[in-house]
Amino acid sequence: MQRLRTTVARLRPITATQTVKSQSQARPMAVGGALRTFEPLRSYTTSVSAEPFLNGTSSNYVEEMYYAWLENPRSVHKSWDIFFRNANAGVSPGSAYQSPPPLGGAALELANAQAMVEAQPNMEKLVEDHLAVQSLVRAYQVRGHHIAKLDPLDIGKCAPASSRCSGPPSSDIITSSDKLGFYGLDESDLDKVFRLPTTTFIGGSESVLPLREIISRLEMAYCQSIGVEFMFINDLEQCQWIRQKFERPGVMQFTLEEKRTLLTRMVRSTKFEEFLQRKWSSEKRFGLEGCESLIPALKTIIDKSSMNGVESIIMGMPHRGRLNVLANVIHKELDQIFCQFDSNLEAADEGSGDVKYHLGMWHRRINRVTDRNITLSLMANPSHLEAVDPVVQGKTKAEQFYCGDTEGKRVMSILLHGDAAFAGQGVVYETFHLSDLPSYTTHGTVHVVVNNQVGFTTDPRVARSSSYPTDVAKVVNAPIFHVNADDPEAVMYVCNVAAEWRATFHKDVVVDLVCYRRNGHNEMDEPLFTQPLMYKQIKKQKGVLQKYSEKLLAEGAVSRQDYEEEIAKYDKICEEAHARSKDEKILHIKHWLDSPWPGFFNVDGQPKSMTSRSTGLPEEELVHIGYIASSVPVEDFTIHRGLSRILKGRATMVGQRVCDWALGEYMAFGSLLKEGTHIRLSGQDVERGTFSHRHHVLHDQKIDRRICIPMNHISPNQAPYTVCNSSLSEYGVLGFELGFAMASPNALVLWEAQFGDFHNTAQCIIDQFICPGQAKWVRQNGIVLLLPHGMEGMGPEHSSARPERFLQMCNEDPDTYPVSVCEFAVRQLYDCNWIIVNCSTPANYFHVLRRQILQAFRKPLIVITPKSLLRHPEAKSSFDDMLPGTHFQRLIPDSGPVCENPEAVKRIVFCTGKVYYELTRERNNRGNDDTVAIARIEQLSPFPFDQVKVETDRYPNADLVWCQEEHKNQGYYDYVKPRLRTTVDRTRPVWYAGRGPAAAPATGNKAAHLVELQRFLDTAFNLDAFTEQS
Ligand SMILES: Cc1ncc(C[n+]2csc(CCOP(=O)(O)OP(=O)(O)O)c2C)c(N)n1
Ligand SMILES: [Mg+2]
Repeated sequence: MQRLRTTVARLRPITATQTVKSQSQARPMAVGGALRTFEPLRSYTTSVSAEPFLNGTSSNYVEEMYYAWLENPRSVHKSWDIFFRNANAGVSPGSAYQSPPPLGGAALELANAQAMVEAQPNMEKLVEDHLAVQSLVRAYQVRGHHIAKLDPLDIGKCAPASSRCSGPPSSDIITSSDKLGFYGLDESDLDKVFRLPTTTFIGGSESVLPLREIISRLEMAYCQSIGVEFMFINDLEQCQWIRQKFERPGVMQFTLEEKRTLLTRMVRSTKFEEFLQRKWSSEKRFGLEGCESLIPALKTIIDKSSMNGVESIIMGMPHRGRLNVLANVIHKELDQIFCQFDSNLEAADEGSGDVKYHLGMWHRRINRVTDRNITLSLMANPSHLEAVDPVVQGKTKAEQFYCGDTEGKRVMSILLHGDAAFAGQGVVYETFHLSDLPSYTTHGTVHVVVNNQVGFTTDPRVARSSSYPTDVAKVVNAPIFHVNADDPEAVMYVCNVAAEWRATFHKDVVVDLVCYRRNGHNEMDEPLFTQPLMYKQIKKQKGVLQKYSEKLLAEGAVSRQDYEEEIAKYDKICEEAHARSKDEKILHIKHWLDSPWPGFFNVDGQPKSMTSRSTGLPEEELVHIGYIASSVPVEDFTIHRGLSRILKGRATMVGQRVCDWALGEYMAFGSLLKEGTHIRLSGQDVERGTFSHRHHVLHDQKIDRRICIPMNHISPNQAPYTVCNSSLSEYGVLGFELGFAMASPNALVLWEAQFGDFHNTAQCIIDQFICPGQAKWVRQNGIVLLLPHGMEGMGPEHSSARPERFLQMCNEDPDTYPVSVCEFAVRQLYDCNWIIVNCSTPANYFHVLRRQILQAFRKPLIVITPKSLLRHPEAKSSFDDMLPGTHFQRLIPDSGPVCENPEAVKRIVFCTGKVYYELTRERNNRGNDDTVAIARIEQLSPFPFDQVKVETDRYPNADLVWCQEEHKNQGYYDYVKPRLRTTVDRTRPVWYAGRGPAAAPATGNKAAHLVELQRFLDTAFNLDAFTEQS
């Protein structure tokens, strides 16, 4: 009863003469900062308390209905609609209830209801007014950001797309009293007092306010320098959290100390750019002018996160303001930054190095605000905008993993974006989609957009179709805080809220700093060519530091003398650092390392060993891992019958001391895990394996989501194994795994493409990071790419991993036979930019995976992996090839009859991968296994010159043929041919047996495929095939 009385009491608007205070006393106060419960007001003042039909249980139900009615009067039965209206109008006990209209058809029902409502004209107006106020509040919450004063230039470019093209947005929000009519209200209602709905906090401790005040407070909350976009979030608690952060009266108040700190940060941000401009006026630096508030913004996020327990922050950012962030956020020594401007300095490190606005940095320091240690790293990145996003996430995930931070409380990431790139680059979307996946989440990223309303020379009106550059974040329900960057206090406020949001909900959040770009795209560019009106306005625009300092001076928060001293102090710091920078004689790129690996190298940064260790394993270990691979190591777990057969097959293989491809992989993973190396295998459908050969995750056939990963049952002290099916992305996921591999050298991180050809949607990660990463940024990376490849007559797609592309990017000289040195093979690996292998046996695959970890340095490994060989009866390896003392074989020589009389051998066919089995079958059919030798080059890069030479010397009378199943302009031919010729010092020609040149990787016609195959096999074994050409 009491509850109903309450609800009904809340319906009734009170007159302005009733004091606001007396009403508010009954309302529980919101607890500052903490999540409050949203209890309805209890005031027990209505005469409806005597309603005879209500009791304890029914009143709950009625209350529910009441709330539904408040939202929408049509959502309840008409009789309840009338009841609530009558009760509100204060009719006497027992009379508010009207029996339901008879079931005489909808028309009659409606007519009755109409009549009843019309009998209470005042009541209807009251209800409508109340609902109008509710709608009004909601309109501000949903669309207040449309009319917030976000654009420092006030030229409307940052507004939603629709309005950007055709004047100001049409809005249902009250910006002047003439819009009152939209809600059925008028001027006379402005002084009426209304009870506030539970979905707003504008009242603070007040539960009722005059309409005029309601509007004014909503304007304060939603239409000033901050535009909050959050009403799309489908979580009530999160919406309420945001509402209270922006609606509570007085939320935007700062202490004197906070204002002074903010001013100091603005001074540093502004004066840093001015200093660079003064000293190097003709150098590109992609300055921050127009968005100087970025520095206090980032520092605020870092301070707040440190306060909440974060110890390490990994950041990714584009060119704009990067030097400023390095100097004033990460605290890179200024002299180190300044000497990057000296073009005469000699580079100390090998490799290409990179321009100053791409370099990364790692720094541990004390956070001055919290007095706690914080590690900040800014990842090096290529020019390719947004490409670093998934890499940052991967590295963050890895750091969380290594420190056992399962909830992201100690390690987090911050990503910075430009407005054009954030909207335009698809990898942003791919990265957002990783944000809530169990094996990829970093438990919330704070995104900061430097929204200068232009991308190079392109106007946002032609650069995106979405309202804001930030709309992509809505897919993951991330709140978006747009803020006018010329209001540093508002910026600081939203950054605090963003950091708190991340700490509270562990979800992504976006801060959109709406600003401008004072100069052209770089300092040398003329922006008036393309943005004449915008730049006329910009030229008139007062700098944000000037505006903010004037405000604080006027408030008396700071004295002119203090302000000027602060400027002089920073200027002195810069000048002194500049003087010091002149003492530098050499540029060290390694000073810009973003991911150090403490203890992995010796003190000079060199590998601790340059010898090649055996990668074999004792027999009992192979048997033990083989046993795990063929069993279900948990009780009462029902697996699929087909899988039982597969496991049984594995057990048989173990009994016979052989491995197929999947078992070879199992042996490599299992042993590394046992030795303490974490393994992470990620990609589409990797858990089972695209070709249903792997089965690393078993699924209970009776219980939903019950799984078993036998690889995690190998030994009690083993390292954990992570195997995860990824989202259907290559760019994002490969970038993520690359970042994961960056965090530590003591993990084997593998990404498998569904089919090798799909890697090209991640081409940017391959071209910009994996291939040249060490050369540009002196950091190594041991990521492994598994790329299924092979011409199986399945058509142009799914056939080629495009080995030619990887081979073309190797840094090795094809025309120079390498100098023979001790541990030649290791030296070659150390010098290469990446390793490319195409193994023909499970044993060799096993060895190359183990070598990846056992060698004392890290290089990316590209493995061209097979498809039909996964089940090929001959593609099996004996345990003998995996025992202690065995190694990865860079080249597998022919061990058949050819060895008996090598002088009689007429031809050596060099090949790689699966075609070896087609060649041996053909040779057997033809019976010429004493005249044609077949040598398998298993490691294509670095090229095994030494071992190839042994083969060419062994068969002095043989001609040389390169045989491949790929088309002539694809595959390995262009890569191998000059190397073979160099090996024989150009004394013998190198012939080609393979498919002719083609645009597509393979034919779509199975019959044509087989004809092509037979044709090139004929060529390979026809000893007269090349006589005319020689
Ligand atoms: C993937 C990619 N495409 C094109 C470019 C060339 N480019 C460099 S900066 C830039 C404009 C970026 O605009 P925005 O993201 O708004 O950043 P701003 O420079 O305005 O800070 C472009 C197109 C690039 N670096 N990366
Ligand atoms: Mg821009």
